[in-house]
Amino acid sequence: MGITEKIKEIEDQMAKTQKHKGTEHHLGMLKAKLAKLKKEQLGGSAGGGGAAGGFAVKKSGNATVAFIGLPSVGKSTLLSALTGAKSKAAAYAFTTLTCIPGMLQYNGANIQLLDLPGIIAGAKTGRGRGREVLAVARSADLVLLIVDVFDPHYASKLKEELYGIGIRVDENPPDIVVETAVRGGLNVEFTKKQSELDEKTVTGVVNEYGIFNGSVIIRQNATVDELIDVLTANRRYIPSLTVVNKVDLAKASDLKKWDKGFVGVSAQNRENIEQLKEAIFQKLQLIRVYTKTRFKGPDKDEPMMLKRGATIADFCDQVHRDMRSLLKYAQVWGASAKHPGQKVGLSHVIADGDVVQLHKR
Ligand SMILES: Nc1nc2c(ncn2[C@@H]2O[C@H](COP(=O)(O)OP(=O)(O)OP(=O)(O)O)[C@@H](O)[C@H]2O)c(=O)[nH]1
Ligand SMILES: [Mg+2]
Repeated sequence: MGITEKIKEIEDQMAKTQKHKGTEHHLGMLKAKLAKLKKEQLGGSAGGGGAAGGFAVKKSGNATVAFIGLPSVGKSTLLSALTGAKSKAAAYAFTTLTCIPGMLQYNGANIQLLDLPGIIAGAKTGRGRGREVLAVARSADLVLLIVDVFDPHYASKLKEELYGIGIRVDENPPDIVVETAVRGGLNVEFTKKQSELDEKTVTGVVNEYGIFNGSVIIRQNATVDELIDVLTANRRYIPSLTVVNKVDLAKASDLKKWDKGFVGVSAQNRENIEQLKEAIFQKLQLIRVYTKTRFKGPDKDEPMMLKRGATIADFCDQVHRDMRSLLKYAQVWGASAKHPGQKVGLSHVIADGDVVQLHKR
């Protein structure tokens, strides 16, 4: 029996099993088996769907954003509107056949935008060139879920496709720690009350992954799927932004029906493009930090781009790979400093707009 048949068999079994307290363990085991087979299917070369690696794109700039959407929603038109990069746009489906990069310069950041072929339902199992497209999204810092005014709620379908290849959109990694040991059996610990998991289910699922010794600490009210995500260890947690294109074709009354988080644009008429740039920048959580030296003040045109939550250590890493070990102390001016020029160490968290001066030993 091939992988595809095995997957089908387990899915059939799951469909037949009613969900209640008495079957939770059984269902958990089936889910674990299924996840293992799917991982095998994604990684292996057997079966249709082409290479698992995706299109070759070289990452560049401070962050990478992937465009995901149905054919003809206007992804390529949007790339041109945001960057001036040329990606052929046309009225027929599947105009774009490969990954077309463009660079958006905004607030001093270089943001790489990747225009991709449209995906259709079932892309995660390899329909169209879906798997290759979705694989590009795996290495992105943000996915733009692009829909049009005719079907703005298709964004949730796109999320399902991404979920199917191991991308968890707008989710945090589960607070579950699995540590393996050589002997001593398996110790399962819950620090929060659980509504789905119990010791038997956790043990069964963890055993399925070949772990019989060690500890599992579950620090949130978790689902079997979240436990499996941690065990599978190839999940990507990426934020998303939903863009509704072609607002020029919608009535004002339609526009009100969208979720608050959506950004409406007309790529063709260049409407609301600046707002979209700002939304992308915010979602990427980039902060600007300026360098100052003993001889030279901060150059406000040349910020260093870091992620929100970055520390002086991260700042050092961007300056030079040895800088971290050479640092005696740093001085900080700006929002993160208690007073101008505060002396800080490697673990100090910097804020957007800060000025930093490094002092070497
Ligand atoms: N009215 C209107 N039409 C648009 C807008 N943006 C794109 N279009 C049109 O929609 C069609 C498809 O645009 P593309 O940019 O090629 O769409 P795509 O998502 O890249 O399509 P694929 O590459 O096939 O996946 C073209 O005829 C565009 O001119 C818009 O904001 N308003
Ligand atoms: Mg296109």
